[in-house]
Amino acid sequence: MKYIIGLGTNIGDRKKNIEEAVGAFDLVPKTKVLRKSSLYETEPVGYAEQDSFYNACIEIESDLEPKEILGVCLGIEAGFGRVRTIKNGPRVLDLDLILAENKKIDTENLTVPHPRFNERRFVLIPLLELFPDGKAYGNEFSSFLLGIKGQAIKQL
Ligand code: PH2
Ligand code: MG
Ligand code: MG
Repeated sequence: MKYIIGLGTNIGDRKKNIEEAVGAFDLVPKTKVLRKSSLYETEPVGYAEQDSFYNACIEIESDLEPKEILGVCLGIEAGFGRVRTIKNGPRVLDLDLILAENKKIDTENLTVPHPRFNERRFVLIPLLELFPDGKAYGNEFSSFLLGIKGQAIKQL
């Protein structure tokens, strides 16, 4: 199955964090990175008093199940020394499972599509780079951009 993963960081060497995290996905068994978006520098959303983020999206292909991919994301985050403090606050690495093809999942630990991806320019713009027609696995997403105000984003 193909997956879209959103990557974000605003602590330390942000470019290096994203690049190393992408490299980490390539080391996961039965998993390969198919495509990656550019890096984007983005205004913090949800909690303003913090440094700007670098964000990107990747498409991976894996034989692993969605809940296993979630485990992989949490494992890679932990490997970067992520500590969870303030909600939406600063983080060395955040890996969010955004889409699992057109599968819908709603369990206690995992909701796919990611419940807030359609409100976030820092996810939708990199996604649009991967799917220039604004449809990912048949799901139209680009119209959500019309409803978003603010959230400055700059392609690097
Ligand atoms: N992640 C959040 C909250 N706010 N803002 C930006 N710009 N980029 C993020 O990755 C981000 C955020 C929660 O995960
Ligand atoms: Mg997140
Ligand atoms: Mg997360």
